[in-house]
Amino acid sequence: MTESIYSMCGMCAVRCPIRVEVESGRVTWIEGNPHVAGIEGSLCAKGAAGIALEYDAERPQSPLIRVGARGAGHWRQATWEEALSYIAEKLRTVSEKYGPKAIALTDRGGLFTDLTKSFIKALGSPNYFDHDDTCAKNVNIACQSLFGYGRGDTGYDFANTKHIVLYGRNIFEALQVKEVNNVLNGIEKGAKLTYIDIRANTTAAKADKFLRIRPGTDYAFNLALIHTIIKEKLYDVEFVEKNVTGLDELTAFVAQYTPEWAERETEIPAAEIVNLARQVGEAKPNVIFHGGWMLARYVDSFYASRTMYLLNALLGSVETKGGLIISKGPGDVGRKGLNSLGKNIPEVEAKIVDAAMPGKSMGTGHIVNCYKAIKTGQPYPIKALISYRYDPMASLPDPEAQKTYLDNLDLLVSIDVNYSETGWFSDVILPEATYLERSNILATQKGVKPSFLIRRQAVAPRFDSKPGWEIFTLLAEKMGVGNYFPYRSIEDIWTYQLEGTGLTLQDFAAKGFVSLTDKPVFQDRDNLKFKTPSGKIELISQALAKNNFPSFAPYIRPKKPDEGYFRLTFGRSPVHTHAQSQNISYLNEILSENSLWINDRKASEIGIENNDLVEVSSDSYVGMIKACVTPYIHPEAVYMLHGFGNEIPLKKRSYGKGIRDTKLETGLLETVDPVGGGVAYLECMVKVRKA
Ligand SMILES: Nc1nc2c(c(=O)[nH]1)N[C@H]1C(S)=C(S)[C@@H](COP(=O)(O)OP(=O)(O)OC[C@H]3O[C@@H](n4cnc5c(=O)[nH]c(N)nc54)[C@H](O)[C@@H]3O)O[C@H]1N2
Ligand SMILES: Nc1nc2c(c(=O)[nH]1)N[C@H]1C(S)=C(S)[C@@H](COP(=O)(O)OP(=O)(O)OC[C@H]3O[C@@H](n4cnc5c(=O)[nH]c(N)nc54)[C@H](O)[C@@H]3O)O[C@H]1N2
Ligand code: SF4
Ligand SMILES: [Mo]
Repeated sequence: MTESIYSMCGMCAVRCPIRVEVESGRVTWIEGNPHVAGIEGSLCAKGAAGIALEYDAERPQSPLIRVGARGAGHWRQATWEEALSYIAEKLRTVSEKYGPKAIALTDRGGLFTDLTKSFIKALGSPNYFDHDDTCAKNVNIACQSLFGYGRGDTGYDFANTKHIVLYGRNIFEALQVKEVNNVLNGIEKGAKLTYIDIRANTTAAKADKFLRIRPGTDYAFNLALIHTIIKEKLYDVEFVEKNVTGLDELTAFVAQYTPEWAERETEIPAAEIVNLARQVGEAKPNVIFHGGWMLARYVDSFYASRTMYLLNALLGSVETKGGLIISKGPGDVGRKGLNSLGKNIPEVEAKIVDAAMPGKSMGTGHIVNCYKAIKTGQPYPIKALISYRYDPMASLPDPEAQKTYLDNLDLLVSIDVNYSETGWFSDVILPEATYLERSNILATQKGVKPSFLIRRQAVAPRFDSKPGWEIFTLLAEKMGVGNYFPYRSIEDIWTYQLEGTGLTLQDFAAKGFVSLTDKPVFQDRDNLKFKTPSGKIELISQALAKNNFPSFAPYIRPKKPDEGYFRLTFGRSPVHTHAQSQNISYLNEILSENSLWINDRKASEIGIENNDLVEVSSDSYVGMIKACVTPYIHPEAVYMLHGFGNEIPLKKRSYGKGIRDTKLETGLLETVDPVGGGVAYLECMVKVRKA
């Protein structure tokens, strides 16, 4: 008999809704949840490869405790009782010596963090960090500085827009299934796509207009675009008058940034900038300037990201069909939200370790600052780190440098379904049951139609692994705070979360989610309210001023690489997820190693031909990789896919295949955007020569 289970994909952090078929206890089919608009059965290649993850044995099969030196790869198998007692004892010792705040937890941000945040709170520590410094922190803070809402509180109505402008947002390869479908729908209905990148990729191929830009100069492009939009009065005058503060200051600031000036910086013809300004001026307010991600990776990215959001504000494309939409939560549609697992846990009095660090960027909870405290013991020591569903050693720059920081820890624990780089260097690996083998706590999906979502176990764990909720519950018990996690089953948790919402588990059975409203909910456009101190969109941000950051910063020309050097850029393949999927058999078959894109003219200058083996080096690392010689990349940059170059021998298929971008990013671990705090990976210059 075939069983059908609604759940959520776990092959990347997008967590698309899925339907899983199970026959005699085996997963036989996975597809996108047919009931979800914008998904309707579709799934990406990685999602479809979930079966290959499930039936792979090259993943941790029981708790493992390190027996040799850190990173040497010598382990002994342990029972859960033994491993959890070992961890609890170390945590207690750290807590007694340095206080509970010396325990930190890192997590992959997203839908399920209520569990981990509640756990660390129960231990009495404020030190919770997620991955966002390495992803979209600058973008998030840029969005907040204008609207008061963070990046995650906004979405885009691609399906109903007239013009989409993307800056290095490789939307068709670095993908989210629903978003891809919505963009394609929009294009089918006539939306234009303008794509700006340093290289031509799949998104460039689908665009109406591709503009190749000099790396790191998008801010110059935007300043000139804004200059033109204001000068030719192409903005939404009524919307701006009503909802936006600071237009006069902006007008004065951009006066010097003409399209002709920007052409010299960006290498994009001035006429193209004027042309785009007029096109979006005509299409307004049904225009989308995507806040992007990759532009969060330069040392001065914050202001570039801010201008992308600012363009939406100028064109009135906020909280309107075909524009940028403020996401609604249960409260906005008159419903009660899920109960937080941490509701009854006392607030922690100690301040998070980066609350008052010198030279601090906006906000707190920056993983880089956690590392700094691990290294220096200032402002107070962090001595134990639990890394859950997050692999900083594969995703922050310079793993060799990271080891010298992490070696100051008395305890490093990795909770993962795979052998991760962080796991390999840790003291204990706890294998989590895969997303097909476990249920998670219920999640809230904000949007124009907010909903509650369920990830439900489809099959029994194949190995000696446990779901996250159980791991944290057992650990809480061992730490003497089990009273805050009185759950014996996931059903207990679900029941508690749903108390007072008027819903029961039964409500999730038919479709795997519960929509909290029938119709999309928009704010009244005549009375828009933003979460800024003034309630308006603040071009001159009070939050930035309070932290002594200017709202408009002068453009600074990015450094030109020295002779023989290139700026190292990187990105994603549609068939892989970061550094976690390279060993998955189906995906490994499609793409097993990365190559180095290099501009054809530059390549011929240094005697490199297509498919030649080349040596790529930074200060203290040299790697060998095949060259992909192409006219489609800017001559100042080289490009490689992120995540290859696995050095864990137990992952046999991917071991030693390709090279890892983070190893070349030497010396960049603490290099961040001073305002947003995002890691400035793209400030990496590498030398390339024929091997
Ligand atoms: N040089 C360079 N650095 C980068 C990037 C880049 O392109 N280049 N990209 C940056 C970006 S945008 C991001 S978001 C970060 C991502 O960095 P990470 O968040 O570290 O990457 P992920 O691959 O999403 O997942 C991390 C870990 O989660 C594990 N995992 C997967 N599923 C599960 C599960 O169900 N349970 C548990 N417990 N673990 C699971 C994986 O095996 C993996 O070890 O990296 C950043 N770093
Ligand atoms: N298949 C797949 N999809 C994913 C992920 C995955 O791992 N695999 N990860 C998800 C995550 S966590 C994220 S953050 C997103 C990332 O989504 P994106 O940021 O859209 O994707 P990337 O491939 O990281 O990089 C995008 C582009 O930035 C370009 N770029 C580099 N420098 C510049 C510049 O100065 N200006 C401009 N305009 N462009 C530049 C690069 O050439 C590259 O094509 O993808 C998400 N989707
Ligand atoms: S984008 Fe692909 S891998 Fe990521 S959750 Fe969706 S289906 Fe799964
Ligand atoms: Mo990301």
